Amino acid sequence: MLYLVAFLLHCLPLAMGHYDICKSWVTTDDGPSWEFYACQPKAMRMKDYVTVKVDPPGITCGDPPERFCTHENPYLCSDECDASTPDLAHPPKLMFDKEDEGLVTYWQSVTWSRYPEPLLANITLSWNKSIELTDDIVVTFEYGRPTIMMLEKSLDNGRTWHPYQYYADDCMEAFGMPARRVRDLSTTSANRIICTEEYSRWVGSKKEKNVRLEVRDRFAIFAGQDFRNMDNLYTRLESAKGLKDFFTVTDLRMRLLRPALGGTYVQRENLYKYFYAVSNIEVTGRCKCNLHANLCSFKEGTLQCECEHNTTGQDCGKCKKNFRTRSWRAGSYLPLPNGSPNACAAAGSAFGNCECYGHSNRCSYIDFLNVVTCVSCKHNTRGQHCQHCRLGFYRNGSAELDDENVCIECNCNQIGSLHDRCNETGYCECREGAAGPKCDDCLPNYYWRQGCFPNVCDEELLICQNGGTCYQNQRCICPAGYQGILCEQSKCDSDTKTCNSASRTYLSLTTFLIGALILQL
Ligand SMILES: *[C@@H]1O[C@H](CO)[C@@H](O)[C@H](O)[C@H]1NC(C)=O
Ligand SMILES: *[C@@H]1O[C@H](CO)[C@@H](O)[C@H](O)[C@H]1NC(C)=O
Ligand SMILES: *[C@@H]1O[C@H](CO)[C@@H](O)[C@H](O)[C@H]1NC(C)=O
Ligand SMILES: *[C@@H]1O[C@H](CO)[C@@H](O)[C@H](O)[C@H]1NC(C)=O
Ligand SMILES: *[C@@H]1O[C@H](CO)[C@@H](O)[C@H](O)[C@H]1NC(C)=O
Ligand SMILES: [Ca+2]
Repeated sequence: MLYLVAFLLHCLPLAMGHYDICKSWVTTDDGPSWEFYACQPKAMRMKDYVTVKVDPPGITCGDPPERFCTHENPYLCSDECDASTPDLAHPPKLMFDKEDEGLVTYWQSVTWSRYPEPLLANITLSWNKSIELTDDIVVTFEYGRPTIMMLEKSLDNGRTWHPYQYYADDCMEAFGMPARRVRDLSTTSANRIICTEEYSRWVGSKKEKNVRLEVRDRFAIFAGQDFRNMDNLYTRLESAKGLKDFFTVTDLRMRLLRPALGGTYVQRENLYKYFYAVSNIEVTGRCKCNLHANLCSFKEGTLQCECEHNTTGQDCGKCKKNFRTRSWRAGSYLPLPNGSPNACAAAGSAFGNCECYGHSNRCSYIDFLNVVTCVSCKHNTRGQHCQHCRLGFYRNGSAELDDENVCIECNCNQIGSLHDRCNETGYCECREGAAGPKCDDCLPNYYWRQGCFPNVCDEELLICQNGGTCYQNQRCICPAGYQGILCEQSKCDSDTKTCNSASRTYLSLTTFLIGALILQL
C-alpha cells in the first residue's frame, strides 16, 4: 500500500496538468461557442489491459512438478512448483495481478536443468493499441535479476520489432556494446538505445529486485530532475525527430537470455537454483490518441480512444466521414500552453477556415500545399477564399467582399493598353502615347488612329509648309506643286510642263505613300 501511494505521487507531474481537456465552452464577443485544444488521456497502469504470451511452450514451471532452490540457500531445496496445485502454480498472469498484503505472487520458469544449453524465455506484452510511456517500465524479479536480458518493442502490433534496451552484467561480453547510463545521455542522444549494467550485477536477490527502462530519467534530460520545465519537454517531444516515437509502443518483449548466477560461476552440480521468476511488470502510460482525446476506454478487450475534434479510429488517427476537407493531422503540444487541436473540418464549414464569401459553395484540400481552398469561385473572383478579383477585374472599394459586384471589369482598351489587367483603382497600363484610365485617349501631341501616334503636323504651329494644311495631325495636305511630308519640296523645280499635268496624280500618290508609312509605324 505504501508502495502504491509513493508510486502515485511519483508519477504526478506527468499524470496531471497539461492537455487534459479537448474543448471548453467559452463566451466571446460573438457569443458563446466551443474552443478546442490539444488533449490527451490520463496516464494509467497499463498492466491492467495487457495480453501476455510466454515462450517457448513449456517454459513455465510445474508441468511436471519440479523442485527448486535459491542462491541464498542452495542446498535447502524445499520449494516446489506444481502447475496442477493452485498454491504451488506460477502462471504468467501472476506478473500482472494485484498482490494481497505480504503475499508475493510470480510467474516462474523451469530450472536450467539442460545446461549448457542456454535457458531462454520470451515474455511478450501486447496491448493491441499504441500507448505512450509516461513513467519507467519496472520489472520485478524474485530470486535474482537476469545476468543477460534485453527489452524489445513493437510499434505495429508485433509485425516488426526493435531493440529497446540491453541489460547485462558485462555489456561488452554479452552484446559487444559499451555500458552506458541514461543519466549520462544528453538532449541529442535522449532516444539512444543503450546497454546498461546497472540492473544485472549480483547484489543479493532481496536487495535489488527491479530492472528498469528509465523513462523518467530521459524526460528529465529536458524537463529537469524536478520536472519543473515540462514546457521544454513538450516542445522537444513535438520537434525532436523520433523522440515521441521512442516512448510509444504497442507491444513489449522481454528476452530473458541468462538467469541470475548468484555472483559466481554456474555450478553444474546444482542447476535447481537457476531460473527466472517475475512478480510484477509495471508499465505506466497513456493511450496514444494523437492529442485528439482525453479519454481512453477498455471496450471488448481493447483500449480505444474516445476521439474528439471530429476524428475517429482507435488512435483518432483519421478524420470522420464527411470531415475530410483537409487531410488528417495529429494535434500539437505547440503553441504552449494549450497546443493546437488540428481538428478535422467538414466540407464548406467555417471551422475549416475556408470562407468563400458566398462566391463558391465547394472547398477542396490540396495535399502538397496542405491548404483547403474554394473551388470554382464565381462573380469574377479567385483565390483560396475567393477573396481576390480575377485577372482583368479590380476590386470595387466601396463594396463588401461578399457583394456579387465586388469585382469590376478593367475594360482596358485593347489597342491602347499593354495588357488587360488594371491596378486596384481600375487603371490600365498604357502603351506609349496612350492615356486615360482605360488607355483609350492619347497624350497631347499624339493622335489616335488604331492606337496613338506622334503628331506629324499641327494646325496651330503651322508645321505644314508652302500653304499646306494639317489633316487631323496625321499629314499635311499640300497645295498643287508641292510634295514631301511637310510639303517642303517643290515638284516642278525643273520641268513645270510635265508636272502641271501630273500634279493631281502626284498628290494622290504622295497621300497614299504617307498613309502607308504611317500604318507601318
Ligand atoms: C524470442 O523472440 C525472438 C525474436 O522473435 C526469437 O528469435 C527467439 O527464438 C524467441 N525465443 C524463444 C525462447 O522463444
Ligand atoms: C485489436 O483492436 C482492433 C481495433 O479496435 C480490433 O478490431 C481487434 O479486434 C483487436 N484485436 C484483438 C486481438 O483484440
Ligand atoms: C465537429 O463537427 C460538429 C458537427 O458539425 C461540430 O459541431 C463541432 O464543432 C466539430 N468539432 C470540431 C472540433 O471541429
Ligand atoms: C461598387 O459597389 C457599390 C456598392 O455595392 C455599388 O453601389 C457601385 O455601383 C459599385 N461600383 C461599380 C463601378 O460597379
Ligand atoms: C493606379 O494607377 C494610377 C495611374 O497610374 C495611379 O494614379 C493610382 O495611384 C494607382 N492606384 C493604385 C492603388 O496603385
Ligand atoms: Ca504478482
